[in-house]
Amino acid sequence: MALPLIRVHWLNDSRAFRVLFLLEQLKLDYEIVSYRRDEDFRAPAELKKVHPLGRAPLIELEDRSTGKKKVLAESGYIFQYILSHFDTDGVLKNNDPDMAEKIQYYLYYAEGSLQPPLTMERLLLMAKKAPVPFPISYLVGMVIGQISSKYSAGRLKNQIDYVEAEIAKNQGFLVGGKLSGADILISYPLMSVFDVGIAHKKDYPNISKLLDTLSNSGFLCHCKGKG
Ligand SMILES: N[C@@H](CCC(=O)N[C@@H](CS)C(=O)NCC(=O)O)C(=O)O
Repeated sequence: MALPLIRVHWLNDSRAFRVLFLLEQLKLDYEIVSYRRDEDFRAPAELKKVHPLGRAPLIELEDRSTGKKKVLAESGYIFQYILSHFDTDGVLKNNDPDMAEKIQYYLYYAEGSLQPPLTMERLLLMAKKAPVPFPISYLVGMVIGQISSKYSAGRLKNQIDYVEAEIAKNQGFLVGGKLSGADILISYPLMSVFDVGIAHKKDYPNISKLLDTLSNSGFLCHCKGKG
């Protein structure tokens, strides 16, 4: 059966780059509809015409014979769908059922556990830089510092250590010593960890090596990724 037409609704400076990388790795044809963030760094309203939440990435699948369209949202779900329907040669899958389950787990973990404290940390950094006069700036800084150490940065070390150890156990990848969809999806939060300064590359050689491996396979991200 013919593959549907795949249309990627892409937003600049966003996590949407991962879907393009996934489709490239699977050598699938696709179209890109690009959107620019507004002056407040939000997605433009047009994206809401594709999906009511209006967040990127969104994927539209169009049946080539009937024209029927299906819209997929949520990066983890988009990955799961594309891998299970279109990775017919198992390029990014693992034949071992336990490993396949582990990949699935990471598709949930990356956006569900690792990403939220990072997004919070980015927002706190923005708040910290807001032009507020002294002594209010001092008080704001104190409150932000407390929230960060209790809820975001403070909670992340455990997670980053965990990911570092998993990659060390799996010969440079998250699962089974080979590139999988999980590595591509987790790349965004892992890059953010270093971008926001929560951790330093020198302390996480395995995470750094994975990011280098992805980068060397043509994976480039130009994203400020504030959410
Ligand atoms: N959990 C969603 C998050 C989607 C999301 O927050 N996308 C951001 C870009 S990285 C966005 O569209 N932000 C613009 C806005 O919210 O206006 C996913 O993984 O797809």
